[in-house]
Amino acid sequence: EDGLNGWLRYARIQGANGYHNKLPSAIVTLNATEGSPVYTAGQELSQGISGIFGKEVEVDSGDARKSSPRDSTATVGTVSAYLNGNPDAAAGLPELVDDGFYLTVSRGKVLILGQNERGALYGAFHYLSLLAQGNASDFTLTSNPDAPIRWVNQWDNMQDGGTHGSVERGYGGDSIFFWDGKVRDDLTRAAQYARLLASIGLNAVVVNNVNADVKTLTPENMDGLARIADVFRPYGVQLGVSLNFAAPQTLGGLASFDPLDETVVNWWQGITDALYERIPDMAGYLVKANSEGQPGPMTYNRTLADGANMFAHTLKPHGGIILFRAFVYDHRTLNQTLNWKADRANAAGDYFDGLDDKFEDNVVIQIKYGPIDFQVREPVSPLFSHLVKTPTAMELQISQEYLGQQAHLVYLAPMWKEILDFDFRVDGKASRTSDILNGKRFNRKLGGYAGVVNVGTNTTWLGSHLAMSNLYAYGRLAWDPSSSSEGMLTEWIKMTFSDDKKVIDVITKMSMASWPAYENYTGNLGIQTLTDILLGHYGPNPASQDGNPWGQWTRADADTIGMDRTVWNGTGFAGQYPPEIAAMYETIETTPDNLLLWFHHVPYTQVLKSGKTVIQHFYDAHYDGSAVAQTFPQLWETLRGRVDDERFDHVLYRLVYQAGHSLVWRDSINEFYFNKSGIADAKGRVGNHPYRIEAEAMKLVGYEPYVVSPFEAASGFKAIV
Ligand code: BDP
Repeated sequence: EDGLNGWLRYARIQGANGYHNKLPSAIVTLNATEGSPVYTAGQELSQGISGIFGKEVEVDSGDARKSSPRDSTATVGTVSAYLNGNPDAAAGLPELVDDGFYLTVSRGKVLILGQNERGALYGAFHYLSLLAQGNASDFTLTSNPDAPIRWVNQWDNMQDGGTHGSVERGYGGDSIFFWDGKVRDDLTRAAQYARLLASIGLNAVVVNNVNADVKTLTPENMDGLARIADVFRPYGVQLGVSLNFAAPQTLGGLASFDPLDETVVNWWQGITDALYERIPDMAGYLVKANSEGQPGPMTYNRTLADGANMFAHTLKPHGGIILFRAFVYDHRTLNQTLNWKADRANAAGDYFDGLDDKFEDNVVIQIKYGPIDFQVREPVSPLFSHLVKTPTAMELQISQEYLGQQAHLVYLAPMWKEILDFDFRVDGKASRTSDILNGKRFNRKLGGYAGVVNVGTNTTWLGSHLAMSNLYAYGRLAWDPSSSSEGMLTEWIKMTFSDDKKVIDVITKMSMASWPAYENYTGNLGIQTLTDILLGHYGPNPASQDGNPWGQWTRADADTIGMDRTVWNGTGFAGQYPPEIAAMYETIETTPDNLLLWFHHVPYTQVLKSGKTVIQHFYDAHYDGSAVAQTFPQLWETLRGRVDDERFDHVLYRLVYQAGHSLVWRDSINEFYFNKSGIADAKGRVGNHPYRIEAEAMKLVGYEPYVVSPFEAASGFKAIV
């Protein structure tokens, strides 16, 4: 059990034999072409039923007329292929949208129909997921995706010169796509990845980093991309490519990369045509422009719309779309670090101001969930409420960059659900984020989700077995944002580990407690994850939040803390929301405690709605959060013998580490603010560790005491090396 199959293990369930007469005894696929998603569905059904129940079922590719109502046959195909053989059946079938499926099970007779090929495969995976959870009862289900864009972003680098194909902010090993500047010869893992993604309804992968390497577009690498698309295709997963805006100059040798220059436009048209010649079903492009040193249209005083539209035009004849990122903030903010009104949170709203009606209809703006950057708690980006004509997709991060990098268990579905359920109250009407993304609120066709996943060659994919619940939940939420956090977990646990009630209870308990715990020990009240900002985004370093070049975020001094983002006195960010929400964030009284320091600058002695002061809440929350993390290894220990040893040990190792690291977090943050504010912890804990034995106080053989920076990362400022 090395994790490679994720939740698609098809492990034998208890009492498997007892199910045999409720299962199909033949599988008919309505497409005989090897490599088509319907063909894959047949193979998957046969493999699944054999694994889960030990029943061998042959796959026959034929037509639907072969089955009669009494047959225990599983028929899988598209609606149109089915109606070819059964023209009278049309009336009984429901409305399906792209990728949707209809599934009906009656004893062993199973009908799985997709609106398209990939929908049929999704239906087969759905049926298998129920079987894997021991559910073979009769039922009928119609399932349509909530939104059409359900993409994955991989931040894979191509690096050459004999170096590894690393993944930016990836914690699961090297790239499964690239090695030594080229596409790998062996793409087995890419195919296995596509299988996992298809099983949760994800339909495209942008395979290279948003900080894009122009070498992706050499003819040899375009051939390589086509090979990746070939191994994705049987799973209905399309390929997308990240582009570097300056490529016409740096790769093409042109004098400029101005999006309004005809030679530049023609160069991109040539690239796009060359890609579609190799990959006719390519999904499209992803572009990060004018952000973090990346080139973009603003280099030539063109608008972001000019930049996005250039790609949109080249893609249009091929039916492709461009996801253009709103993560735009440049030196405008950078140069204003000393200006207390400077606020990176304002950047996206400012840059996209006035552009809503300027984009081509195959442009989708991809917006991170919060205005800063994947923090443990952020208000939902107000840009979702500004773009009314332009479709939007929400960027979530499955890879836990600021959230413990897979060394901490943090189940993210509860956080994502808060974001998706948020109501912007645009024009005073219900305007839930998820209804903006799926196009319903503003009557748009396109829209959806982009998840930064960053799997690698490690057999666990993400570097941790438990982190895979986040990938599972991402796919399920993109398909149906009303799915419940606990419900998704239960399914995932049953398929990944077992249906042992104790296993389900323990993993659910830990997972559901994990995001609040992480928020408590790393940065609460909306102060953001207090990680080291300029280095790895990992351990505690609250000082690096202040004075960082993108505007001080905590604005902490001896007496006060928090960023004033009000309109009346602060950076004005609160005013980017529609009036009802803007008014809520504008005053301390109506701002929820968990975002207080995001929106307001207050004394440490400010009293919260809970009755505690801000500083005492800090102290208590860090103790509470780390106390929760201390329970994880103990809880996991109760599963010894109920989970296979290989995964048991792998998980235990990380949970023990997390428990320890949560103490480092607790003490670092508490000591830092104690030192800054001089206000004692009412419970006498901070700065006082009577039972702790300092390493430097021991008899040292082969070790030397070492003064640590930042000081708060070790008690007494000292560690040993
Ligand atoms: C930040 C990451 C950086 C990415 C950037 C982005 O630290 O590696 O390139 O976001 O999303 O969170 O473009």
